Amino acid sequence: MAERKKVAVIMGSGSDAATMQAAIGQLEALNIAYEAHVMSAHRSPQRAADFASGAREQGFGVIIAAAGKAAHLAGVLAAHTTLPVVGVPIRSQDLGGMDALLSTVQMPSGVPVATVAIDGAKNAALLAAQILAVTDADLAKRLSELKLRMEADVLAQDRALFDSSN
Ligand code: RP5
Repeated sequence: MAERKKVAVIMGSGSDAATMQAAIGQLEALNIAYEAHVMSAHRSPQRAADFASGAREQGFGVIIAAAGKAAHLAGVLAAHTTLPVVGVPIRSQDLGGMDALLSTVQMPSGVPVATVAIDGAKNAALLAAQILAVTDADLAKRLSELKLRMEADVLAQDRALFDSSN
């Protein structure tokens, strides 16, 4: 059986941790092994480069990278690895996260970052899970069950709305 890969949840600052808790919670709910770290493209660039360079060897299968403002973390990590990198632009007070969104999504040709919505931590974890599930049938089953639960939730909301208006 193939070795189970870990997900790296990297954030540019401790101030991103509250937002990224949604990613960590989703990974835990899906029983996916992960490591969370703070490292910065600007304040600790060598550590970020070294981490990304060794991530595949360390057993990671996907890197989630969250940063705000001039958000170069996801791009820098992607420059140093062939693992898929999922970028999470973090909302800032000044520009509402548009700064981080554009910094994360507008990667030059050759170095992709799969960018989710501003503060889209939960979707980052789900995308990471779906990437790992390409070669992990058990995880794919858990993701299918999650989709069925989402559908059941919507049906229940529809029924409640219909019943309250009739
Ligand atoms: C980015 O700058 C971080 O990812 C964070 O979102 C933002 C602000 O960082 P702090 O000044 O709060 O450490 O690098």
